[in-house]
Amino acid sequence: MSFARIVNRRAIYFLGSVAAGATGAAGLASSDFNGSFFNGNNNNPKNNGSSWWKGLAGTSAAAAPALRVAEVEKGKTPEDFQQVYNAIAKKIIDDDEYDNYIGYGPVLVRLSWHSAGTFDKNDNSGGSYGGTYRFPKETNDPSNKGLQNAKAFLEPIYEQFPWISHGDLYTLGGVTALQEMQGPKVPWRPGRVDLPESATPENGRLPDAENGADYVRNFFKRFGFTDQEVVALIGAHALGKTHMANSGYEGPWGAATNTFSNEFFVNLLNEQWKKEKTEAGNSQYNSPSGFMMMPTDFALKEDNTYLKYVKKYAENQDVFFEDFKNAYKKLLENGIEFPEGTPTIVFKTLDEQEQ
Ligand code: FMI
Repeated sequence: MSFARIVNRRAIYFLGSVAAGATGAAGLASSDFNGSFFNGNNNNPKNNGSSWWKGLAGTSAAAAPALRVAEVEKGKTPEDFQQVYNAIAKKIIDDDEYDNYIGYGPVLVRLSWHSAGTFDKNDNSGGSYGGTYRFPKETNDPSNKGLQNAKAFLEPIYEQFPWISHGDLYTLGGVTALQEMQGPKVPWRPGRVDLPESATPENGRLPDAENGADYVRNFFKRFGFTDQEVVALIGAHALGKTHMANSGYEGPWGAATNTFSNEFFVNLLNEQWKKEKTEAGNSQYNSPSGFMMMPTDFALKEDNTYLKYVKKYAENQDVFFEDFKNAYKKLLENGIEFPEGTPTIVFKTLDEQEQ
């Protein structure tokens, strides 16, 4: 870790600003001072979110916890990550028969979200940084049922690119899938570092879909997400489907299950919904077109503030794409400080590379 970063963190504290902001390292001090004042090895298992700098200048325990510092895989350039992107994208095409020809795109997006969805801004624990989804405790969290398929999909990719951290792989998998399914370009930054098993968060940090708007709003506060960001993120349910064996729900939210679009919002507003019980005893809204909504999805229509954004996104897909891109990037980067010099990569799709 460079001295510059330490200065920056202190500056953040002294300014009393939000240390959880991803721009925490922005140039308050020259980044070319490469002193090794503090543990410079980000692979050190002690880098588990402990708030080492709370002790500085006698700061109080109320200070925001330290961010985890990204360290780009040694010697790797954006082109190396584009190669990983390409391998994932090609495998999505090759293995297209998965889930009755929906393909692996949606489940890869879901894995990226669940790998990041354990984040808690109160202590900066969980999140995508440490790649702890790879450990059995997290893989076997009942909320993660079905994601083993995405994990297995990524295993040969990891064998091909063993230098990549798991946190980078899971998040890059989601970005690749989203872009290849005609979603927005999501600027992505590398440098998550594998943390040891001890950093694996307890089960139960992911939300439960049998709930209403108050629960959703309260749950996503743990990430610092606004109402608008929450609605945008849940719009990803245009992709894929629910599976009885995984979640006790069954069916897709729309017709185009492997194309990213604003269909979720359009259907939420326009379909005729009927509340029914699934065979697992869950409540689910079904429509004559064969689409479904979970209670948390339906809640977006029942809450006036959420509804405002649902309407906005149903009317204008471009606005949805822009807001989704920003919220999804924030989700994947929660709790991470990207030092100056970390590249922001906008990947080319396979189609663009063919032209
Ligand atoms: Fe969703 N999801 N999701 N989801 N998700 C899925 C499938 C699914 C919940 C619950 C839930 C987000 C938020 C939330 C995404 C993307 C995203 C399923 C069905 C359930 C129960 C799983 C199955 O296989 O049965 C909530 C309510 C609780 C966790 C919730 O807040 C967010 C933020 C995203 C991405 C940004 C996708 C793509 C799928 C389809 C997966 C597939 O296998 O087709």
